[in-house]
Amino acid sequence: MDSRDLLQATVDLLVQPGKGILAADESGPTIAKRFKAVGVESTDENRRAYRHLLLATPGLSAYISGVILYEETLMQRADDSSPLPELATRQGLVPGIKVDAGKIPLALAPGDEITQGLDGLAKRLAAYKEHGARFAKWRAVYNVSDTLPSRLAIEANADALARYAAICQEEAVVPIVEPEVLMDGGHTLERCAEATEAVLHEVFDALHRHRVVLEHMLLKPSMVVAGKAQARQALATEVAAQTVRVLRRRVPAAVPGIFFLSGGQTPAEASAHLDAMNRLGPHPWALSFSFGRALQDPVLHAWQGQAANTRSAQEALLERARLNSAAREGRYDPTMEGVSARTSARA
Ligand code: 5MM
Repeated sequence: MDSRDLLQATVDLLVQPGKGILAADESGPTIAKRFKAVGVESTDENRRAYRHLLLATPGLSAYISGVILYEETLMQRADDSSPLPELATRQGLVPGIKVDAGKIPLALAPGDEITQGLDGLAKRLAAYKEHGARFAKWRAVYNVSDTLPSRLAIEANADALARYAAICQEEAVVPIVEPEVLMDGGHTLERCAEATEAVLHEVFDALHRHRVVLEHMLLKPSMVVAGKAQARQALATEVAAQTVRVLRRRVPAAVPGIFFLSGGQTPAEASAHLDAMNRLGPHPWALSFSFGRALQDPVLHAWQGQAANTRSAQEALLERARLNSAAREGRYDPTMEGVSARTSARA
């Protein structure tokens, strides 16, 4: 298969009706924080056991097409000693890999951040491919205030995202481009819309300059929501209307899929927002999910580091995946919610 056919085949596998992507790519410090919240120590074995539990969930591929892994997981082994990415593939889940090296403060731009990890990326991708990865993910993060993100941060992060995406495509790996406008702070829904629109405008300009083929990439944006500390939280219909308006203005129809991050919303909020957006369709792109916390929080609460809880943890994952699959088609209803939505608070 030539490189273009391989990219297209991967996109086709990821963008399937009724399916989304599981983000299980938490770095060391992040997974330690998630484990700590449920009283689990972040040891190599606990991380392996937990990621094994996720990937081995029976029937998950009915609702999930791909899973984003952290480098450590790509190298770890299942209980039967086969590599974990192989387990994912056997389960009908396309393995992907987070390739950014995290964020640092952007020099001379107080309050802004920049994501690093471009050096040696082509070489790393070649190695990740050997371990089964077919798509990649890079996250840029934007803080919001009256003055943030600055022009400088918007331009610098767009350029890094586009360079990453171009390198991925040259290696026949599908890039997921993830610009996350953070929910931290007291900003309004309108301010989030304004910041998100400016960010996406610059990201697609940079992708064009760097010759990225839009048909062979996926976008993973944040939804347009008010800051967590904002007193007035919008209705799902308002979030959907604002998010879809910004996307229609700034995301070309050639992009096959938009897979949202959840960003600290509760599992039920994230599902309701995705559902409301799909009810506004048809859209030129598939509108789906690539949630981390909004899929995994109920799983972690059910698991608590105990092998005896594996089955109930997997049931919790399957339930959230099923609800988000319904939301991806505009067929979700809050009355479908069971216990999982009530056990997780806003992150
Ligand atoms: C924004 O985070 C991504 C989506 O997860 P949520 O739905 O919870 O927002 C997620 O893929 C994130 O990039 C990973 O958890 C890795 O984060 P770190 O900060 O550890 O690189």
